[in-house]
Amino acid sequence: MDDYTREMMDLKTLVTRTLEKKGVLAKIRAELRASVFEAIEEEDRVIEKDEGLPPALLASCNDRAKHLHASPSGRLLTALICEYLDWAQLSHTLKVYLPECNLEKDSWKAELKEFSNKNGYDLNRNGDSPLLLDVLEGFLKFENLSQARASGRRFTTSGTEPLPNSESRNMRRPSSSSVVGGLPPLGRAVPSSQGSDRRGGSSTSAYRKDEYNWRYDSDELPDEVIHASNAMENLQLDRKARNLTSSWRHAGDGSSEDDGRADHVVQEVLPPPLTSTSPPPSLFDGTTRLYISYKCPYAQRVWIARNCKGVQDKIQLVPIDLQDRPSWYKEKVYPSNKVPSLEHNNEVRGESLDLIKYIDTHFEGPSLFPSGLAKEFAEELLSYTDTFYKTVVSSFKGEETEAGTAFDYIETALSKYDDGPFFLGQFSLVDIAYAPFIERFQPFLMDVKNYDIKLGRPKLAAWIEGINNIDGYRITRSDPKELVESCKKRFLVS
Ligand SMILES: N[C@@H](CCC(=O)N[C@@H](CS)C(=O)NCC(=O)O)C(=O)O
Repeated sequence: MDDYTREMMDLKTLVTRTLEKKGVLAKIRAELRASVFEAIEEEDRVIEKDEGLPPALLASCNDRAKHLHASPSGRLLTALICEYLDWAQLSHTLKVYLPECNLEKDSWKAELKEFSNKNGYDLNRNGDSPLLLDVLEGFLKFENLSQARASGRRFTTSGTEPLPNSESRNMRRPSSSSVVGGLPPLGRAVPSSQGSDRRGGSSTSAYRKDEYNWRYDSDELPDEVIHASNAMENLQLDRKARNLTSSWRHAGDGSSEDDGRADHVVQEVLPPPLTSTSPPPSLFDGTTRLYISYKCPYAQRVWIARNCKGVQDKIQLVPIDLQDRPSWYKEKVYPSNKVPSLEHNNEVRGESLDLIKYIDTHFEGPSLFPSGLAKEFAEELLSYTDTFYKTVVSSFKGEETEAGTAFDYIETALSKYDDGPFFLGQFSLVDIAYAPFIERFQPFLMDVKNYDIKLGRPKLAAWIEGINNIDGYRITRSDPKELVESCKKRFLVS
């Protein structure tokens, strides 16, 4: 290298370092990137206009993102990101982000406006901070609040049998989020008139499928927390509804990028159901697997118990498509070919009521079954579940008053303890055993018989409200309209 070249190299290095130090280079790079994107975007539009060809850049958005952006929550997510980039004056990044996501320039503003109009949020704030920061801070505040609230609301483990297996040795107190299913449990306060069900009188936990799905009453949480909680919750619920996968859990192989800590906020992404063409998981490899169907109320019981124990990271969900079951399920997993079943310690067990007790005693987390005086009552209520189901179902083709006797039994049972809205006062396996069935019977009887099971049953009404505030249950709920339709098919077609 001659002197001239060396000098030029030194000069280049000096200029580069100085520009880098002053942050100028990063800006130039970002500007360059943005300009390149803009140029391609412009070219794309010309080609699209002149030749009717699909735009190369705009169509480049990958399937995962495209799928997510097709949902209301996905659009809200991208709008929040754009709002942040705009707020932080990262305009070059925004210019790259928008076309890559196949979004029109100001579409995110319209998205946020629509969201605020529909949900009554005031998003026209003074712009002190980006909305995304509010969401995050609200969520973190909520976590603190709910941790405080979660303590003391469960049966204590003292007095119960020591946990028999190795999991007990590794006892960790799960965070509130893992106790209740990984999400902040409440939505924003809804005025009772807004939250009421047209047909059913008062409903404090109204379901709205149309846009952002679910709302719950809360009179004890500050607005910002409720806003944030709603946003986070809706993202998860929407994902559940669409069976989307994300970076946390990969559909198919069940692997997880999460580090598995229970004290870590884990938003579980539900895997898609396995069908006749799906290969089996690597059975009996030491992984604990809960085989369920998202539609089965019996399986839902066990799914709720797993969530409420906070052991999502210990028990892997394996959903099965019951209409198109993989043959290996019967042959290699559970010969009765039903769900739920639990693969644990190289054995497979079934029967939902047995399984919720098994999970309660064999896994860490809050005890969900009493050991003292309430135990006998709890057992009585568990053994009534069958009669309850049969009585209500037999009323579908007859008089709704027949169902009334079963709900009256529930109303009386709910009157026994008054230190909470649940069967034993505190939330327990008994609530878990009934929840999936009442979730189905309530909208079905309303739709088909115009029969409101809550009318004249204040304890049942309070129980329904209470159970809807349990996250471990709430994230397992289905769209009531779909439940009504499947109940119609199951019970009314002769
Ligand atoms: N008694 C069982 C009932 C389970 C059950 O009936 N599951 C249904 C789905 S909701 C099933 O697997 N049906 C498939 C079949 O019967 O082939 C329990 O409590 O776990």
